[in-house]
Amino acid sequence: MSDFRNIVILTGAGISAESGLETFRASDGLWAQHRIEDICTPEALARNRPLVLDFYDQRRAALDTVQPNAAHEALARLDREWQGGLLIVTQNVDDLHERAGAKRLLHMHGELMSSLCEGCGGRAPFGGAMLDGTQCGACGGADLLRPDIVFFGEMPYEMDRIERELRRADLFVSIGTSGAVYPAAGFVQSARHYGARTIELNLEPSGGSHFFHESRLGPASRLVPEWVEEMLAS
Ligand code: BV8
Ligand code: ZN
Repeated sequence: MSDFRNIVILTGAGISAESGLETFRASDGLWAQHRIEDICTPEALARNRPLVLDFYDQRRAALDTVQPNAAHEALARLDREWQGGLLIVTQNVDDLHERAGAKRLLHMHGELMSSLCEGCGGRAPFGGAMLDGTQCGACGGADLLRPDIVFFGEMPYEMDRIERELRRADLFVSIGTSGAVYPAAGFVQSARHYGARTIELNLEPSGGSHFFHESRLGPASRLVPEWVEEMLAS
């Protein structure tokens, strides 16, 4: 553990599960009620805007009812105390990493608490509901705001920065993700190709478990604090 300098951490819905937010692929998960292609695509937004806006309004409102858990807190502590390079790349659109205090963080699939204007492309912090009508603060356009969420078929955010960080990482840790969606699911292979050690912390084996040097199974609220202790003690 002692010779690591630069760490990249990828998180998925599993790190927020113990906070009470549903994951995507659990049997009672988010997609149990809706098919992905009916909600999380530009076509769905064009075809059935109210359904998509309401789906994200409900998930945005739910954020008020949940708190970061021990896993989010542990990553925020690592962010504060780790002297080397560190970047948390989250696939999650919730704000639990921020609320736990993480700073070196990016949301590659967007954020519930942000809006994207289809008129001027402006992104801005957003609370409340979109279904009731919106106005863009930048261009003044009415009802042009959509959820600032990366839909299927859309380019994730900050891919250049992620690629740069994967190149210089000597440790890649994947937490709470099924490894079902690309390009995020391919990061472990890139990291390994660039010579990083790769560890998976997950409740069950994921789609990419065989790419990891080490895979620890269990709840994130136990595994992540344990792993952070190890890193800071090394
Ligand atoms: C892109 C935001 C290209 C929305 C998300 C055909 C048509 C179109 C596209 C494709 C296609 N075939 C392939 C693709 C590419 C596609 C893709 O990968 N599809 C899959 C289904 C095959 N990807 C894309 O479209 C991406 N964009 O490719 O662009 C491009 C190129 C050039 C130019 C332009 C475009 C964009 C994908 C982003 C989609 N948006 N989210 C929202 O949040 O509502 S995806 C969403 O699912 C998440 O963000 C995440 O990325 C993904 C996977 O979810 P997970 O986080 O892993 O959650 P999941 O429930 O799956 O798993 C939870 C895990 O946690 C489990 O393993 C479980 O065991 C574990 N767990 C549970 N509890 C705990 C736990 N672990 C620890 N502790 C616990 N307590
Ligand atoms: Zn605008």
